[in-house]
Amino acid sequence: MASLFKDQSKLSQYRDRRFLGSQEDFEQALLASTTVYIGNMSFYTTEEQVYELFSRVGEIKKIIMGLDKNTKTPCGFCFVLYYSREDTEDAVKYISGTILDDRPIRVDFDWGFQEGRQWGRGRSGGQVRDEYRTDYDPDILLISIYGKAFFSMVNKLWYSPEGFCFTKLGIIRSGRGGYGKLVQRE
Ligand code: GTA
Repeated sequence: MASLFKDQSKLSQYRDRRFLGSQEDFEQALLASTTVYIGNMSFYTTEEQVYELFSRVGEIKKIIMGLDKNTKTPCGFCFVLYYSREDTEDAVKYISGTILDDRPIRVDFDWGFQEGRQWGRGRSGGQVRDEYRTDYDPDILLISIYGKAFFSMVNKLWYSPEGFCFTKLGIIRSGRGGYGKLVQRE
């Protein structure tokens, strides 16, 4: 749908399908909001790291980490709520594209946080776009079992070197040289 506003730098390319109002209502909410969405984050980035980076442009009211709705663990996005609109605009202007935990993060205007928006909406529990993502962080790509076999993770499924696919690994420690135990096989 065509935008009603000329200054596109204060808007977002993303349209939340769950926003109930018209396009005009959506754009008015984006222009007044003091909330930003941060995407393309590492699953290992903590709230403290987000605070450290985003407080550089202004005082933060609240941070809400995006969580996988099944595992309740961070899944690569969050919302930062500021007190002032100026600080919100500065976050989009100056922090978007910054490398955080080896990933270029994307900072986007958001229409405003509501309870429930912290959960990934994808079928697997995480973000929808992660179902299309291929650039997983290198340190979760490979798992070694007692230093012998390696397992790789693609779209939350684990593959053995022989091509067997597993949905879950039991007691695991991620990272090279870690160890693990298989508990379920598909
Ligand atoms: N402000 O860019 C954003 C943004 N994103 C991507 C998610 N949120 C955002 N907010 C702002 N800007 O509260 C918010 C959502 C929600 C929370 C989690 O983060 O409002 P989600 O990412 O799990 O779910 O949201 P969402 O928003 O439905 O997913 P997405 O990625 O926009 O996907 C929408 C549609 O596009 C889906 O039908 C999907 O099938 C399709 N799609 C997405 N990526 C691809 C792709 N690479 N290829 C083909 N189709 C794709």
